[in-house]
Amino acid sequence: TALATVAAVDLGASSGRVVVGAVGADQLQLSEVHRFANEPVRVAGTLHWDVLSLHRSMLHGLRQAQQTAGRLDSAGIDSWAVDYGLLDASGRLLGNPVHYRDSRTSGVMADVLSDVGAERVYSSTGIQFLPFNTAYQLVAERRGGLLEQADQVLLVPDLFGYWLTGATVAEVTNASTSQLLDVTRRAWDDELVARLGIRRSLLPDLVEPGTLLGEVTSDAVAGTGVEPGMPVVAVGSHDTASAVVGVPMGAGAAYVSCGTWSLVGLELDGPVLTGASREAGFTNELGVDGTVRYLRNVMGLWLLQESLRTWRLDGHVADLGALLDEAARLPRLRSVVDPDDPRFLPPGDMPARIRALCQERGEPVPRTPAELVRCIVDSLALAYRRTVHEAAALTGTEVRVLHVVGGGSQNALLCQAAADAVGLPVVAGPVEASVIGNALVQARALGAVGGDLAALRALVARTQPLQRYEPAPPTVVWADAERRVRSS
Ligand code: ADP
Ligand code: LRH
Repeated sequence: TALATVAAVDLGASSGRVVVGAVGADQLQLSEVHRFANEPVRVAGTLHWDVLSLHRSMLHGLRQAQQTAGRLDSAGIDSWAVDYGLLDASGRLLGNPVHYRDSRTSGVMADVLSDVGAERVYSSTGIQFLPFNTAYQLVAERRGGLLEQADQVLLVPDLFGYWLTGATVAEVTNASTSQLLDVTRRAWDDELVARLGIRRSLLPDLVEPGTLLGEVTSDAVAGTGVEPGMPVVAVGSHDTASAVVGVPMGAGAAYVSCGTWSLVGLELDGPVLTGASREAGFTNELGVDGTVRYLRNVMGLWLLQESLRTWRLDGHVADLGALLDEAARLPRLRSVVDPDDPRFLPPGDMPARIRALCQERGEPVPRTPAELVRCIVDSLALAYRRTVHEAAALTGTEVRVLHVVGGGSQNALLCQAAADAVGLPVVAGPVEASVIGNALVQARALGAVGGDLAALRALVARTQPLQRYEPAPPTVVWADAERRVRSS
């Protein structure tokens, strides 16, 4: 039987990796060949992604992958959403891509919505109103002057794909996060694009996951040791879209794609574009195979990551494992906050911001790092509880199990808290769900595996280690804590 050997490039907001996947009808084997930090750079007052460094790391990883595997049948790239590079008419990158946590979009969304109307935007795009959506970044960009010189806007994974193959496309799962797509037609919303003053010709043609983008050109890899000629396949290029492919779920499941963000929701056949859905802040991102990812962005382990970074900058030894062990010994739900408070979005002193919010809300102020970690874990679990319950109610779904995938699925304290808070069993893993979804979509495009998402997920369930957490018997404490967080 056929076996595909593919390279999956997965660029998360905190780290990137290149993994070789060997995929066949009854086989899914992964071997990580390169992992690298993804550290933003603030320069002249703007927070940027270091895309050239990421590109170099990707090339290094592809070389390692080719050496490890001998030969690769294809490569595919996924990354975080919404951000983009601008190309001029000769294909040169204009400026350095800006990070979605940069403050340039401040106030833009409110201006746009007072002009165009939230209903108009949501009924077509179905996307949660987040200030950093590509739509608002492009409006902010208009003020900077670069947009006039630009010929194409390429979202991050499409930009790397372009650098490898020369193809300029917009892969649809990631393009949906721009909030410029008509989610029902899976096509750009030309009228909305025009109303935002964005030139339609800036936006490339859309492709669905599984499309062959092209082959790695000799020019792209000159002097890097990477062999040219390798096919590059468009995968679910939004990391969350690839992660959802990699969730070993069946009917009645909700999921948390748990990395820097926690993306909490369900997979649907079609969008839910009601006013209630809009007000509850649910998104309808496009998924692989015509699906919709109905979910809400919860601020996620960013709170923990940025706290650790703050403590380390202050010269403290902050070891995640040790802190989680210590936090596990503290009483739960002593202090809880809404993790989605907009003040948490930018980089900076996270412990100070969490303490300030606790103070304002009359919650006991967490003092030690372990107390803060406990507060973050409990607050995330509470946000999952509310989101799963709302998603079920808004879609009329009966949810019976919660899957947790991504780096955060290794956090046993969080997984158990999530099971207890939601009141459902949690199935944790795989850790590298995005890599797996990326590799599976490539392998299917190459003909090494067949079938629908259910078949791909069955392969994940058969081959990957998963950990189950049973919920503690229901108690009122989570409902009480939810009321504490939500009372105004
Ligand atoms: P992203 O794709 O957004 O970069 P990942 O899926 O790689 O994120 O997840 C990163 C997060 O996973 C970290 O913020 C950290 O909290 C968590 N994590 C990573 N390793 C462990 C571990 N061994 N135990 C608990 N949590 C972990
Ligand atoms: C997770 C993610 C998420 C987006 C955010 C910008 O990495 O792609 O789905 O909302 O980054």
